Amino acid sequence: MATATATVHPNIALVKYWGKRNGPLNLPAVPSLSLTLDTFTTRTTVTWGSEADRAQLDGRPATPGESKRIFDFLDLIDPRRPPCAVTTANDFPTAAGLASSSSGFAALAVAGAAAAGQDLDAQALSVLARQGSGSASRSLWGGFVEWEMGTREDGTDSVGVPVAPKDHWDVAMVVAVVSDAKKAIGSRPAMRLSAETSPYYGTWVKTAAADVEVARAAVLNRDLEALGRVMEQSTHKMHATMTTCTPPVFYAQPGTIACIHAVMALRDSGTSAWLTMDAGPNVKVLCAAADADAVHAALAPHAAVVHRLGPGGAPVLS
Ligand code: 2P0
Repeated sequence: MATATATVHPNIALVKYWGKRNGPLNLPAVPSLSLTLDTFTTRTTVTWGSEADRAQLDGRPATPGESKRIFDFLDLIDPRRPPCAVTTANDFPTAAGLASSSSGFAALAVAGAAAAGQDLDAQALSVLARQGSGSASRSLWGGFVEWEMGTREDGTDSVGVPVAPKDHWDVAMVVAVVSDAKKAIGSRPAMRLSAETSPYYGTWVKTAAADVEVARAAVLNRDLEALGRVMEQSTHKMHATMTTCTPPVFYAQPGTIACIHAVMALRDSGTSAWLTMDAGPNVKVLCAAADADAVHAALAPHAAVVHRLGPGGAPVLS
């Protein structure tokens, strides 16, 4: 019996992953590029060898659906594994568009492989984590990370690649939590609906690689305006494929719209602040660290909570 604990930060996509070319292997239809956050963590302990498969999430027993996802994932590490015990907890709201599945499956990959006695490098862990949740492939590194979509059918080249470390650029990500209620539709069915019913999905897929190219160059050049522009366009294009689904998928709440206008007003008054949104109502704003207090103040009237975050580091195993 061996036990390992991983502490992993979530990442926020600056250029979004939305849509799959292969469902079971979680192979994306588009490449994406993210920023790993500091402060927020998922902490996961895996014990390899237990009397039965048993999982605790945020201090409560996992539901049957959650257990299936967790233990099917551990089967990928070793199909002949013993029963295992898993304890996992997030110190931030789960299922509210704050990327909990990115840190969740990356933490399960890191802790699970270590508990199983497998010495996998970050790229192998990324390929593994991706099969749990696509965005998890990007949480194996700190700072800015690209997820290359790859071309192989077995997915071995659909993997995260570090672009720049966390201390490359002194930026902040200010997160306005408009609502921490569980979302009405998960990102997985929403992605599928976009691919199947949105007339804009084809354009979304066609234009994504160019967006990643622009974003990567902007990160390397520390060009906030270039990165912000392509980041906002990626968000708005992704949400356009959702709102044009049949039936429509609409995550924005009144507070979301108020935050969007607050960010545009900040820009009109000369602050370089740029927004992104995931499959939920919360608004995340990228800015220079020096402007984070001003951005925080502009968002606070419209949000339940505002978090000021920065670039975070790689997973830590203990
Ligand atoms: C992203 N999202 O790039 C995008 C943007 C949400 C919006 O990745 O089906 O939980 O497990 O691969 O990673 C959220 O979806 O989806 C997500 P699966 P995941 O961060």
